[in-house]
Amino acid sequence: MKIHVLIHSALSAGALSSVLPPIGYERRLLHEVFGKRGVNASSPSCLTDAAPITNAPKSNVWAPISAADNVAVWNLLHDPESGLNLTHPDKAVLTDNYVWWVDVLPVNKSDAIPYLDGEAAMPPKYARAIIFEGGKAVPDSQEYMIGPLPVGPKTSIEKLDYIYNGGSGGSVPFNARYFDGPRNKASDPLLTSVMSNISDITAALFQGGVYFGSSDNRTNLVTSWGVPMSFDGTKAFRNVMFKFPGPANYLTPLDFFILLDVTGTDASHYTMKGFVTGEKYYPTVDALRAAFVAGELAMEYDQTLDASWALLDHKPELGVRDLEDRLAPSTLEIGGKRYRVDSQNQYIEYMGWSFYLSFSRTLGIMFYDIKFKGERILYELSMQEAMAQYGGNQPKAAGTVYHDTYYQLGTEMSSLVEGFDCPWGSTFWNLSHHTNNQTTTITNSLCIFETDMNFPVSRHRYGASNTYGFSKLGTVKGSALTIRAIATVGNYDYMFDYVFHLDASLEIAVRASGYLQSSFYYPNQGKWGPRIQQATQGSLHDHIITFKADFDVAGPKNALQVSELKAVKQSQPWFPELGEFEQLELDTYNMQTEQQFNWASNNQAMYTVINPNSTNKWGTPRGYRIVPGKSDIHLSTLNSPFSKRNSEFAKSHLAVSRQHDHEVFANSVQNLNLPSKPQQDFSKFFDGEAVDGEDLVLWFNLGMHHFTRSEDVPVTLYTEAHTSISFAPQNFFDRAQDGDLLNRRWFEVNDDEEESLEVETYGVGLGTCVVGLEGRGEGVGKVLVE
Ligand SMILES: *[C@@H]1O[C@H](CO)[C@@H](O)[C@H](O)[C@H]1NC(C)=O
Ligand SMILES: *[C@@H]1O[C@H](CO)[C@@H](O)[C@H](O)[C@H]1NC(C)=O
Ligand SMILES: *[C@@H]1O[C@H](CO)[C@@H](O)[C@H](O)[C@H]1NC(C)=O
Ligand SMILES: *[C@@H]1O[C@H](CO)[C@@H](O)[C@H](O)[C@H]1NC(C)=O
Ligand SMILES: *[C@@H]1O[C@H](CO)[C@@H](O)[C@H](O)[C@H]1NC(C)=O
Ligand SMILES: *[C@@H]1O[C@H](CO)[C@@H](O)[C@H](O)[C@H]1NC(C)=O
Ligand SMILES: *[C@@H]1O[C@H](CO)[C@@H](O)[C@H](O)[C@H]1NC(C)=O
Ligand SMILES: *[C@@H]1O[C@H](CO)[C@@H](O)[C@H](O)[C@H]1NC(C)=O
Ligand SMILES: [Cu+2]
Repeated sequence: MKIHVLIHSALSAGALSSVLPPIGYERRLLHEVFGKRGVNASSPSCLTDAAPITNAPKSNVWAPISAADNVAVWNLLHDPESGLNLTHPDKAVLTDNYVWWVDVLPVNKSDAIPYLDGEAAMPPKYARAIIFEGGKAVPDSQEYMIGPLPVGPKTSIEKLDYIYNGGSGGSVPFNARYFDGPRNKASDPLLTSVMSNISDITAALFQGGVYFGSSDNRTNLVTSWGVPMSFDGTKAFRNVMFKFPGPANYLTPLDFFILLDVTGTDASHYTMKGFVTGEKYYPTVDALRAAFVAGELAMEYDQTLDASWALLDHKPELGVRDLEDRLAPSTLEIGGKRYRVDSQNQYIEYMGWSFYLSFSRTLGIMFYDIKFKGERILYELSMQEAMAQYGGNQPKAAGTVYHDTYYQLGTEMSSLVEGFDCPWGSTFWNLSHHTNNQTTTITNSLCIFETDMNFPVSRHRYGASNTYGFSKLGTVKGSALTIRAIATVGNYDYMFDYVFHLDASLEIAVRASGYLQSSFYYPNQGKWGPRIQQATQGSLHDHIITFKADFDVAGPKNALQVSELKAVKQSQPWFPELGEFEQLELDTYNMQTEQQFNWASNNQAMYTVINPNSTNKWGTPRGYRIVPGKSDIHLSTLNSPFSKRNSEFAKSHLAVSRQHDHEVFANSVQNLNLPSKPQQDFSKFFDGEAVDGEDLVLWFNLGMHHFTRSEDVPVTLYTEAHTSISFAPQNFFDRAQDGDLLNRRWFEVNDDEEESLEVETYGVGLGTCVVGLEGRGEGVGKVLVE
């Protein structure tokens, strides 16, 4: 369907004369304009025009590796000369060596800065590859760095150990490594054997539900299993839960669990540890069968088999809302796009801001060299981990911790729907990742858009007059540029927003939608969440999303200034009658050493990254403040065996550490199965180094305590599952930065008898544009493999 709306301003820009009433005059104009519908092919489009082009000052040194580099790295790794003895992953079994994945290795900051700020050549690119080495005497997973790229005579393959602090570098024990297809396949025969032997029991308990193996055509249940699957890599377990299949299987779990020991590469040693159902543990088939025969296993509730209630299509049974069949309001870029892009270099400029993007298969989108009016504020801003931890009285919920980087969060960033996921007229970019020697491009998986904030950046009414109620009035239009991607990692759709504001503040927001990971409903388990469907309980959990912000405020050498608000007792001689009385005071100091810390109670402390040696015109150190936003929480469980030492990044609101090239990531992508012997222990970053006057990195957490509710059905709602933080200039400039914006109105009432009104529009009027969607908004992106 084509939609055309002509928006035409009767007034030429800047010509608003003195007689127009100020309030509502633009609204009336808009009304007239929208009233006239028609096509005007010579008007610019207010939606579909491409963003103006710019050229990044330098080639993007953080860019992901290209498809060609990936093929060359893949071929090099598989060259018998490399000595890695690799098998193709499609044919691999547990005792083979094979590649899990290849991605870019972030360039060292110490190499990037001389290139960015000086004349140094662009530092060479390196790839990182994780190789499962089941063929070794002591099987493990080993990470490698491969470079310099492109592959040539100087390219080498070395163990990538320096980015990990757990003591074993890039090596992860076999039992803790990612539970991939071959491991699943190796443990499935045992699962099949057990479930086949009790198919009469499961069929009786679960409406005919049986499991004879994932590829047997009698099987009508699907499996899911908890993580972590190991504590320290010496043993591996697989706690399997069963569900009815279908798109909503996360909401239709069954009350049946099988616990398997899947330690080692020899599947003939795998054993069954028991069953759990009805909150009871049965160590053997015989024990389970005895309970079944004794009638102790009856299910009080049947799980729903028709799960159409759980789909996100229209539900007419909910009724009709007046006027809801009309298209909802949408943002129009009436004056044309106001940001420039260099899509080749993944570089963006907007209203004084400039920055580069990168992308990794594990972390998703990352930001580098964020500048405002030419000055670097942040060297790097990147999500580090999206974790969740659950509670419940059964093996799955009680023991579930997710690290979504383990599940390749970046590769789960999928196509966005124009007009719904992102406004019509957004700029869409593609994100690519590599699988084996192929590169998958998911089109339209990142969007860039400027929107009306629907509130002014600033405004003030001064004085009064009989006609207008003011003698002077100024108001500045609010808008902001958002970079957005949505990662659907299994059940959840995490929406990441990076919002660049006109006043030089930067906001980061994460929202969660998608299916709850739910549990079978047990009437006595209210303390782990409410009943949300016939046989389903919404399982209580925490989401913690960890970010890294490498600030460089007026240079790399910074300090974290704490300004504590204190109510102090003091006296003032001109109030002798008050004696000692309480009033407000600031206690300001710099944090001396690296540490993890929490927001102050009642938010009575301000945290500002300052450059102590760089002052503004008023002599105050220039800084950027870390402004708390919505739901800035940390993990509730600090001593759970399932997140003991591999999730330290989630256990404080904030942290400050000294920048080091070897402290690249807060977590490692295979830390999930190592809670008691982590590959990466974030808490070790805080080893007492001084941070006052050093290049520092601020780590912060966003998240949600997910108090589940029936409104999480069919999916969690973005309005409420929302967390945010902002960075705002704090004495960084000499004054507010909105003074140079022309998108403002200034009114003055003349002091004459008629009280005539002067209106200043600074040349920015409504303009003319055509809303021509030309089939956009009807489709989504595609997945392309090359
Ligand atoms: C169409 O738009 C152009 C450019 O904005 C304008 O000059 C012209 O008058 C418009 N024509 C009609 C029929 O509205
Ligand atoms: C190479 O790996 C295979 C298993 O994939 C193994 O059988 C063989 O012994 C290995 N060769 C060497 C030289 O290690
Ligand atoms: C299943 O039953 C068969 C035949 O009775 C038996 O050989 C096998 O060990 C059983 N499997 C398990 C896992 O109990
Ligand atoms: C299931 O597979 C068997 C052979 O493996 C076949 O004989 C049978 O017809 C299949 N049943 C269905 C319902 O497809
Ligand atoms: C995304 O991929 C599609 C299909 O290959 C291509 O047409 C489009 O130009 C790409 N977009 C960008 C911004 O590169
Ligand atoms: C990728 O590997 C397959 C063999 O596994 C080969 O057939 C194909 O040509 C390779 N593709 C590239 C781009 O090298
Ligand atoms: C980055 O710096 C570390 C030292 O912290 C060094 O070991 C490593 O080789 C460097 N990486 C690259 C790609 O040069
Ligand atoms: C600030 O200046 C002093 C004196 O020149 C110097 O010793 C100190 O290292 C500087 N600190 C920073 C953070 O640049
Ligand atoms: Cu949740």
